[in-house]
Amino acid sequence: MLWNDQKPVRRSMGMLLLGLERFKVIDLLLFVAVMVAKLYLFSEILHVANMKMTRTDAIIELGAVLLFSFWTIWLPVRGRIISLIILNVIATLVLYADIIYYRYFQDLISIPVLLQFSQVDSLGESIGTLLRAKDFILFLDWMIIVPFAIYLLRHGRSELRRANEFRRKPAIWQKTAVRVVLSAVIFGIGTSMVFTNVNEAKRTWGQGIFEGNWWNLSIYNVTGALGFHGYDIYRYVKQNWLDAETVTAAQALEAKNWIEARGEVRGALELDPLYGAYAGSNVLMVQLEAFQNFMIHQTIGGQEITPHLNDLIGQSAYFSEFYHQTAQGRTSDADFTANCSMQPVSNGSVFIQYAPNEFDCMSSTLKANDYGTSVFHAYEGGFWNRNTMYNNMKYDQFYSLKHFTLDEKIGWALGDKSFFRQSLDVISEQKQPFYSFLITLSSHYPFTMPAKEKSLSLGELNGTIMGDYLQSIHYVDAALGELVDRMKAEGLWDNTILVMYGDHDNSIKDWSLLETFLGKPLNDVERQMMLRQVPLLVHLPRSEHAGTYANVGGQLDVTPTVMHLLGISTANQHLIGTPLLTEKPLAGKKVVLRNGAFTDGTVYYIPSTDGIVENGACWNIPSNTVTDMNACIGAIDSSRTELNMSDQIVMNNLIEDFKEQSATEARGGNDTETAAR
Ligand code: GP9
Ligand code: MN
Repeated sequence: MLWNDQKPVRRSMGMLLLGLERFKVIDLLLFVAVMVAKLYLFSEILHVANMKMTRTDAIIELGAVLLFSFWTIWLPVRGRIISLIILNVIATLVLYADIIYYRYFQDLISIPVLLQFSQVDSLGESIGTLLRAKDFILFLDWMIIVPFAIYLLRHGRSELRRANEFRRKPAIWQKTAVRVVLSAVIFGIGTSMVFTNVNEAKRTWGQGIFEGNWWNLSIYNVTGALGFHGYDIYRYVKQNWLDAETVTAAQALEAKNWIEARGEVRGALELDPLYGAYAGSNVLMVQLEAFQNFMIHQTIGGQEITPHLNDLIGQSAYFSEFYHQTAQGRTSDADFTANCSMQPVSNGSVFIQYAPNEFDCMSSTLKANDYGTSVFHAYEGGFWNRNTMYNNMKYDQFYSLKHFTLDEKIGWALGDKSFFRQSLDVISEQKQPFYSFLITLSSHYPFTMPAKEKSLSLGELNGTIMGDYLQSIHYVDAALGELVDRMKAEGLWDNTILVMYGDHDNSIKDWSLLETFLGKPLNDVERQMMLRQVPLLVHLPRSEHAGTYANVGGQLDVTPTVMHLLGISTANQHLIGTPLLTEKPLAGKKVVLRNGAFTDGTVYYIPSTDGIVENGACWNIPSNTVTDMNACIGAIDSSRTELNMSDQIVMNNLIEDFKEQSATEARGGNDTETAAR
């Protein structure tokens, strides 16, 4: 008999394949078991703080593995097994890449990161320090399955043919019916395992995670590793293909003209005496977490809440009518608006969604002007997609949590006192001139401070969230006092422009607490202004130009203000803001907020949520009353234009196009000149 000629191993392989052909799910079940085990090992190796695989997580992972592989049921046995092995290899490599990436960036790999290869590339030098022997466990099964796949590829077909010879073949319709039903059942089980649990998380403890999108790890915490990568592909396709806004040539031209007109406004101010008055100075900028303007000069029970800042205000330009312009991207929006002078997007965060796009941010401009550029924030580097965005913003170095010693634990991570101390250790050694950007964290909601740092006596606010806020702001103020002392000790005080501003409001939704604190009720416009105003301080060398400036401004004006003082022209850059510190304030200046509100210092327009202009309210600030809509109507229109133009530019990466056009035009000009000669 034919079978007798075969080696026993071949014969049993043929039988095995036949068996698997008949009981399709066995190889799939084996694959599923191995993959779930790997996903469990992955979560153990990754070891993210406060994230352990729960029963629900395991069910989600199991469901995701079923969805990842159910379609292989459609294939004949050899193709199916080879496909399952390929799926295993792909998933294992992705998990391993995630582990390596996480060890360096505290984040998972996403498509935008892969596309921005220079970021992954920065792993290059340190790759040796990121490998661990224990990771080998993820590849153990490869020792069996890879040779098996090779064997199947080589001999599988002939083995099967031989084994099949004595078998009655099922009819095509029978085969198809089994495959359809089986794959549909597996698909159904997988879908329900993943989506019922993810939807439950979205409804309860994970609310807003997919809208906020602030950290890939928080998405992974809900969806599991396979689910995260599936979601990441969906997110990328949706944003770049399904929801991609297309911009016509006419729209692009309109946006170009509009942003160029903003440049002309700044260009005209280059005749101002302050333009370039501080050329070559270092720039140290501090973004203060949840630091609202009403804290300045405020007291409770006779105690000053911000004594150090109040003192510093006497030696600095303090902008008392300064607004944050953030939206859902919160801290990341403040960072973006202040450094890149464009409006944030209304949904999500530019840091997350448009990180690879082209912008004219302060860091890249100063780097091009021979400044050393660095950014400091003592939290996980992947949060708000900072690793990717800072790479694009051309910072030389991002000092994230892993670069700091956690010697003062407050709130989310490191206390601001230690954060400033350790950052200054680095900054004082930096080559000059430098641009160093520091982002504080201690005053983050819910403002939990250790008892020894709660030094205010709060009376009836004791134990309330507002009381906790005051304590944390008081602590940050003391930390800022230490920062100033240290700058003086390091000889940085008179050759550095020190800029400080609050990032956004404090998220306390209870107005009665604020009204108790202020001792008076607030009307609509007072509430809006209080919610939106953050302090801006610019301390100049030799404490020049100190005073309180009541001209309105917003975060979009920060970069133009600094560039103006340094004498670096932004006339040809793509920025919306204008310098705030000039000999005379810019006439007709208004600040546009992302929700469509605006103020010019005299009127404050509060838009209605239905978007209908007339349903909003136009307030007259000096008289503190609602006034005729005509006082706002023209500026409502131009505010909407500003938001639209900014969206067109940011969402369609138009700055890149504008720069290419200018470069082509410049080349065209040179060619013509050469031809003429
Ligand atoms: C964390 C910090 C907080 O890194 O930036 O961000 P927030 O919650 O304020 O947007
Ligand atoms: Mn913040």
